[in-house]
Amino acid sequence: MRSATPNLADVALLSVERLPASDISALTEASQPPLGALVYGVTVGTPGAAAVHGRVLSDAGPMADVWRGTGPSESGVTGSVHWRRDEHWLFGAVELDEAAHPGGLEPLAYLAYRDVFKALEQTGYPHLLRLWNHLPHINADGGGLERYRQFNRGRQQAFLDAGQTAFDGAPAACGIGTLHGPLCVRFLAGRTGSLAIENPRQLSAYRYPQTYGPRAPTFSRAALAEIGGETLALFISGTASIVGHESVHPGNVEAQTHETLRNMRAVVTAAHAKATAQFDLNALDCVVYLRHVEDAPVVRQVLDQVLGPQSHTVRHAVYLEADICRSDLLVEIEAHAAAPGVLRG
Ligand code: 3EB
Repeated sequence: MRSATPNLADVALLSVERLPASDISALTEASQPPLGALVYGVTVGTPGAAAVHGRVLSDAGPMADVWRGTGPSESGVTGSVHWRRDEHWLFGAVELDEAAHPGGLEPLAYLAYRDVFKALEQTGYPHLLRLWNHLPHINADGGGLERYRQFNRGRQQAFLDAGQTAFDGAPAACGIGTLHGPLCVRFLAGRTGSLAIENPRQLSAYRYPQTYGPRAPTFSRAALAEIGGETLALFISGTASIVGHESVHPGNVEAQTHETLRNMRAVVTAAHAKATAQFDLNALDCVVYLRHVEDAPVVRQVLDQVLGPQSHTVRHAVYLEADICRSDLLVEIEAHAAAPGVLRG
């Protein structure tokens, strides 16, 4: 958000800056490290940063989103969760290696989320704003059930057991497949809640029928959060070529990208109904996940065409090789932004 709105970062209590990953180690070793960082495309050794395993397709190489609060911060551990917090926010990360936890992704997801909720309760930041889920081999068979569907079972059960909102009001999230690495759940939580936003073009994911798995995914299409200084943050969940509950344009990455952008536009419009802020599809920090590396030129072309080659969104987009949670989806885009404004009503 700092890169999008440099004048706001000084007054808001939360900011995020997108940097080359090579600039990260100096920050994380500083006396006042950021609350957390997500590094896209680095698979080894960035101390203090959470790696999103995958090949980066942008010319700029591996990039990082660095999340900062204000004032002093401290770090700690709750169960499997490593976290850092300031007065207002808690950024946490869980990484669970399947070799050390046999039994599949359902119990692993349950364990990860049980510990996330334990960390929230023990530290006093009860409200999840945004989650990043990265699952190795998301579309592989987990012994009769696709691994993503196993993950959804464990995740929803952990939400229910913790008394957390698993349906209307669930946090914003992404659910992405990595080619290797542990199960990674990263999150941003706060002292105050966010406002969930749904997309009128899509059935809410937590209402998907059982044809997509015995338990629905647990996320909202977006979340709006007041972050101080009369500034709102918009977290847009992973967005794909889904209309209603169905994947559309199978095998056509160009049409899927157009559909994804239509869905993102609808989410931004839905957010405007709930806030005085004006967000702009052309001024987002986004991550574009591509199933096939060779689709990158087509997807870039669609973004250029729809958003303009000089738009902030296009110039700062990070492209990453990854699997998408449904095997017929080829592309997924997530994003965040900040803008001046307050929630309505
Ligand atoms: C979808 O709309 C695409 O499981 O947390 C997007 C965002 C998707 C989050 C998740 C999954 C998740 O269903 C997939």
